[in-house]
Amino acid sequence: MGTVTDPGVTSQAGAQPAPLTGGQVAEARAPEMTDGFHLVIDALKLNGIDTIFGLPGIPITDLTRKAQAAGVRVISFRHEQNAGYAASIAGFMTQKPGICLTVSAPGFLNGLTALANATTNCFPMILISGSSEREVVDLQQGDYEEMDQLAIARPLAKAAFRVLNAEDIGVGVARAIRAAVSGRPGGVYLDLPAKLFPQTIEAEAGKKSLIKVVDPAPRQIPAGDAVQRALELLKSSKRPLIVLGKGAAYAQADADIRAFIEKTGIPYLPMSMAKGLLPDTHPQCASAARSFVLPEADVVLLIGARLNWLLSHGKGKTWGAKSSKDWGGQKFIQVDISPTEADSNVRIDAPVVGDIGSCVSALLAGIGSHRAKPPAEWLNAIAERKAKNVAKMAETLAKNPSPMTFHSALNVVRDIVKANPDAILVNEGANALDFTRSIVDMYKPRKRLDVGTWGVMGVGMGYSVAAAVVSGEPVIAVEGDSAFGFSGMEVETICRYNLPVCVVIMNNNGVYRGSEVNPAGGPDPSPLVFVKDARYEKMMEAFGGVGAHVATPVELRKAMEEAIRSRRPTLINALIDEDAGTESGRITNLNPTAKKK
Ligand code: ADP
Ligand code: TPW
Ligand code: MG
Repeated sequence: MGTVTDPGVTSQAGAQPAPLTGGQVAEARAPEMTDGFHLVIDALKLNGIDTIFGLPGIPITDLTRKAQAAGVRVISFRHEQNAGYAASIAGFMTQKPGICLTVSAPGFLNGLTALANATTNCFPMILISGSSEREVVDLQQGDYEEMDQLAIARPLAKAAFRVLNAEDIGVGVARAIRAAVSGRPGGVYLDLPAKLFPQTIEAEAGKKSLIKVVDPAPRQIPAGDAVQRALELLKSSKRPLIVLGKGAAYAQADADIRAFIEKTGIPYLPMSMAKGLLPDTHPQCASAARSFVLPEADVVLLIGARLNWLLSHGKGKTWGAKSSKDWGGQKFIQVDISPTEADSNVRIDAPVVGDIGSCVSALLAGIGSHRAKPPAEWLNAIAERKAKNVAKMAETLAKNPSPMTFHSALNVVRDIVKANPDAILVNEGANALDFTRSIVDMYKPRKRLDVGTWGVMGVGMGYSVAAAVVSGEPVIAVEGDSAFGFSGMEVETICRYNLPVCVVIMNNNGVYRGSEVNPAGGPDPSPLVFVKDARYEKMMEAFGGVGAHVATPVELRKAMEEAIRSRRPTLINALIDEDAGTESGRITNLNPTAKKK
């Protein structure tokens, strides 16, 4: 058997043949070989994938080692779920599938939540898991970490594949990449059984078996009549509104989106991860008048935003209807890459199916240069609402109560983000999420990463690690104390890779509020509260990072400024009034409570 080497570095081209000794003749005849490990790495590298987020163990330990040796950045986590969230948000930020690598059964399952979350959020990601022996798994003979992973992943992934033979690795990786990024992006599962990795094939054949995917996310040009229909509807509108979703942020069509909004003069509302696509301070931004524009608008153009729960399903009181099931009377234009998204909740009068870049550029071309602005009456009404709400908010933010409230603390975060518009803001929690979203303005696209479509807790540190690794920019993670707990151990990862992450914990001693008590009066605390005055900052100090314990806005500002300046891993434990929050934050209405007292 020949030596196993990276087929990428075995080229003999240009070398001068020297006379061979007897032993060298035998060696020269044996073909160069490669194996499953190298083929997986070569296939990923060939497709421009330069980073893997994962956690080693049987059977992928050597894969992590060899990937690092081959120049791939391997970011090793303390729990697979966080590696998975990191991969998914890297996918969102870069339009390349984020790779999460896990061991079999339990490691796979730990990564699976993140894969399902990626699919739900339309983030491109590939979960690559090692798996146990097919023969043993399928006969349920009790293999080490036995599990039929492919079957389990399939309903939660956009696509799921297994590769059994080394010569199929190229195809498997190519299919996974295409499935993740083409059309509506999503999470893809790639099952690699342990036996695949040491399989050897001739290096030359291996090299030929790899596929460099051409045009992985082909543009989808919208139909001309669909664009025309949308523009006519928009033209007929007296009170138009544009809603930007995270699909619009993902699409990286920033300049055209801005041009379209500015040329039409239509007010717009960014969904949380679309904040900053245009600066939140833009005169056409209607965020501060959200509860006015949604019910009042007559035609709504959705760009990369679904009419799911986050938009009250496009109906009900939010949209000006009398009751929760009723239609508010709006006509909708929906720009989306998924042809089945339209009509999912209410009628879409003008679906425009295609990729957002192509759709917005077609819309832009269609309006030409002489587009009338929306009626002044509409714009003035919005401006009036905005001014009133902004003034009210400014008053609240200027207060300096003791203990600190979400508002007085977030007023500081707001200033720091304004002064550092390239920094990435990661955000999770309930009150810690909702207040941050409404108080902290974003200035650039794809700088706000949060709990997304599921409102999932636990994305914080995984997103922070990926954001820092992918962008090199400082990361500010505003975390509820409960939210932080889901991924808190990754502060070690942040320290290990020396990432410029500043975690700010909005510490109100619990879920929603720290003041809850056990209704039965027993010694156990309420299910909603934690150890009082927990010193989270010591977790960061334990691994060599900087910890700060702050009780006032002045202290918070100083600690945040220092974190941004030094780029050192920092955790700021910000003490927030236990009673400042509300149950479930802004979504109290979704929370069923017991009728019987
Ligand atoms: P938000 O939560 O911000 O409202 P959603 O996740 O509900 O956003 O919606 C995102 C939408 O964007 C999805 O329906 C998805 O199909 C769509 N989408 C994602 N990427 C693109 C793209 N490149 N072109 C067109 N539509 C896209
Ligand atoms: C995976 C339910 C929503 S918000 C939240 C939980 C547990 C924590 C709120 O407390 P926190 O914020 O973070 O301290 P604050 O400022 O209001 O005190 N498990 C998962 N996801 C969700 N969404 C939950 C539980 C939840
Ligand atoms: Mg809390």
